[in-house]
Amino acid sequence: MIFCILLFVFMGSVAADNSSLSYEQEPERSHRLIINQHEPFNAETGVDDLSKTFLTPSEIFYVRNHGPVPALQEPEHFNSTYMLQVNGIVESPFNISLGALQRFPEKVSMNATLMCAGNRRTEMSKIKTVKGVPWGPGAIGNAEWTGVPLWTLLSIAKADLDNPNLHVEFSGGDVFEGTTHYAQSIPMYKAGDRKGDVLVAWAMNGQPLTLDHGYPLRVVVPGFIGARSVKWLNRITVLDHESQNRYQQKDYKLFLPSVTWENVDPLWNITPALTQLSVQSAITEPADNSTIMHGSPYTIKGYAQSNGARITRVDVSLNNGITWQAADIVYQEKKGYDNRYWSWTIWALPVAEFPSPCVIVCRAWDTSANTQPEAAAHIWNLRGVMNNAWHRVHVHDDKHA
Ligand SMILES: Nc1nc2c(c(=O)[nH]1)N[C@H]1C(S)=C(S)[C@@H](COP(=O)(O)O)O[C@H]1N2
Ligand SMILES: [Mo]
Repeated sequence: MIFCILLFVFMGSVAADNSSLSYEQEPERSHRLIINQHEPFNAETGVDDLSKTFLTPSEIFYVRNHGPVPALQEPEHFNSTYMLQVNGIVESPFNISLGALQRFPEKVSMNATLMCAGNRRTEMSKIKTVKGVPWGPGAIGNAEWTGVPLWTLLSIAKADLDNPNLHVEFSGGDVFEGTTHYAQSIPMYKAGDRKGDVLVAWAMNGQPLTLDHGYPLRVVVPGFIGARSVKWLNRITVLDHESQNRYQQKDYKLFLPSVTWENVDPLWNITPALTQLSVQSAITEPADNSTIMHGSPYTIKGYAQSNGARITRVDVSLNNGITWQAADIVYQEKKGYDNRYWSWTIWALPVAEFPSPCVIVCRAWDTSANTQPEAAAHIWNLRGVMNNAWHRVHVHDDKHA
């Protein structure tokens, strides 16, 4: 395995030893995770767990893997043998060990929400089947991340942080489907921005990253779709074009509802890659199809999130969108500047007499008055990405209470 890591470092190669990658070696996982796919492993947080804490415990944080988790063993001197490369269009490319990175004085911790672009995909599939891991509303979580700001590494490599034509590519150590590895890029406007807060992180909620969340090193790109936050990071490359990895070019793009697998091919090239998140919110309590006794008191809870913009209001309807009331903002946190609300907003609405049976709906707004579309049908797309339609939950009356 050490040999395999050295191969990455010295040859910049993606031709890893596939025999070291197998599903059998995958890590222990919490039984509370809802498994959406076994191989590769994809699992989400249950709604009952989602809004309980502002920071999502790592063991129940959603896991989104495109392939097997790399079987990184922990050799004795892992901290000095695990290497991160920083190269590409830079004056001073360098390699740095995990240990050396962790001793950087620039080390910071920051809270940020990650959300998969496929969050709430199953609601789209109810309209017409979409292709992808069937996510409910739990492909989202908020954690404290510790690492070194990406822009400091790019500065040390003497990259041109102000060149708007550059992209920064992150390569992951997971190799699958024969020869493909996972890589993503983000534009320099985000990567090189001190206040963009892109982090090269080794810890989550105060502990080393777990294998599922990218041990030993990952990127956290706050405000962007989760796909860009590359796990098992081993290389950062400055390019004058986007990453050509298939997960950058042939995935995570948004098409019209009329686009099908028959006519999508010519569109991949001309359609821009998704970058920042849109406005999202969902009800976490009660769960869909719950039973609440008519007339009883109940507090509705949920989350809301934008691309860094502040969530200004969350509206809740108890009658399927006819009338609305504003929920209480229970917890909200900004990171110094108004455009850096990287963590989700937790909200609640106490209801004195619950009007079940009913359909409850939520929708959030940010400071630009960006909000959510009424129905998933209008934004349906063949990959089922970016579903941020009003979130609806059906509540039944408990006739036997
Ligand atoms: N190397 C690598 N990085 C990756 C992925 C992957 O499959 N391989 N999945 C991405 C996607 S689509 C998402 S949403 C996030 C999920 O991070 P998590 O599993 O820690 O929640 O990781 C991203 N980083
Ligand atoms: Mo994702």
